Amino acid sequence: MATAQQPSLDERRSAAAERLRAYGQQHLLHFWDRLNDAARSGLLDEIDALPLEMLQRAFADRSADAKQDAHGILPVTPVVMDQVDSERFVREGSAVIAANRVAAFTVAGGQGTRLGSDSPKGTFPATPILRKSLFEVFAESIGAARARWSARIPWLIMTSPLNHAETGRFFAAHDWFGLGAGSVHLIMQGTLPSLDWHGRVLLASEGAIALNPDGHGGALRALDQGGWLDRLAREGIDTLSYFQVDNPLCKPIDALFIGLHHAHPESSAEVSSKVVAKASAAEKVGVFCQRGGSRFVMEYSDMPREMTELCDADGALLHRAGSIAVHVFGVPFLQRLVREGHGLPLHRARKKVPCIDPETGVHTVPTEPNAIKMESFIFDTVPAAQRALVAQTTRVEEFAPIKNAVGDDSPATSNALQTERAARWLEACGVQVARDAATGRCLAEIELSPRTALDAAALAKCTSLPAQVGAGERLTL
Ligand code: UD2
Repeated sequence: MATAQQPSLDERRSAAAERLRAYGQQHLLHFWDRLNDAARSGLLDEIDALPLEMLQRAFADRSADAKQDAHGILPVTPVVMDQVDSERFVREGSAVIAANRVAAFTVAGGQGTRLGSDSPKGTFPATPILRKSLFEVFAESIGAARARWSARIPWLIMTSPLNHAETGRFFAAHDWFGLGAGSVHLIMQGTLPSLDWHGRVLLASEGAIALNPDGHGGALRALDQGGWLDRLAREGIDTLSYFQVDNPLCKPIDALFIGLHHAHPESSAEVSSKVVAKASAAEKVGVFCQRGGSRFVMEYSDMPREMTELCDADGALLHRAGSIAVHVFGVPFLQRLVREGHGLPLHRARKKVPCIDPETGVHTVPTEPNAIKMESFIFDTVPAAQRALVAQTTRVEEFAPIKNAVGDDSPATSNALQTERAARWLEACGVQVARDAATGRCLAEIELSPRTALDAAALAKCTSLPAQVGAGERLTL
């Protein structure tokens, strides 16, 4: 029997139908009569969770489709990490880490479709020789940081409804990579529906909406609604070290960067971001820019072509501060954004989304884009900071993403960069590494675990380094 607290399915259906009609979305209940009660209830749950007002507004905002206007946009001049007083800032950062003020945060809710795999991207075998997964590489790095600074460093990982359960199973099957289940937290992000060209919500099946993860900007909502921001603050954690799941070379905990975030005069300790000099105008990374003194990231797909190709007097790309999507966020900053109701804008992308015809129910798997996906981006928090620090690092030290099955940003390019960084660290320790005389390419394959060394200086203390690494050799350390 239905009670006042628990309306019947029919009552819920009537309320949903009224709400949907107000936004022109009544087709979502078109197949109601064909559904059993469980499917009806599931569909109503999805409908109740739809932010219809926000979707309508975002869809009507045509400016979101246009390339950005380049007028008045200036490049930013990053702080070059190689040129700062590293001893001082590493000391500052180390003190923050050792005081248990830092948590690591990985965004891993994306779909990884470009890699052609349905599994969570973090499970992808990423290292050149031992084929360790991305999650394992980060776990080793976080474990090594815990040991180095005798710090707790909890690890938060954002998943999505599409990969949450499988990610949890993967960690459990690997015994949480020795980090302790209680210190690794999977936090599920929300979803948004795909829309057709008229702004109508698409159905994946008769009883289910075509939903996609709401973008890494969904982290703000996920951290807030799960009570994580308050929990971190209660535990004295004011520093969130953010990185993407696709980059095995990233440093999940970087004392220098954390020190710059907290102590550099250009930082308000709200948000700090790492960039590398863009490799080419066409490289697919967002770029840090400024307008009217306010810094922001312009995503590559939003930047007009002539702006990507502009050069300075030295012939270098003018807008070259390419985001590698590594940030440090102040927890109080994120709390302030939530408190002030700072909604991140929704970006739209044209995608191929399998769906059913809302009249006939016929299922289609499109070969051309048929839908608009809505996502928010975490870097849209940058303009809200009083002073957003932008710090330039060296590409080979920190950026070897795996995004595509072949070509740019693929396992092959990432493995080559991982080997190259290991070779440089070994050479810095006096080890001779075989290189091609003409190109300088490393002729060995080298895999260096973060457990062995988190940086070249730590590697120098390693007692089992070889004197040389020959051509064709495969070395794991
Ligand atoms: C991202 C940046 C790009 C550049 C590049 C560096 C965006 C929109 N673009 O490009 O400017 O910095 O990275 O490598 O961010 N994710 C979620 N939930 C979602 C969507 C994505 O957790 O709903 C995660 C995803 O798992 C991955 C990261 O966010 O770790 C990046 O996602 P992407 O592949 O959409 O971004 P990409 O590579 O086009």
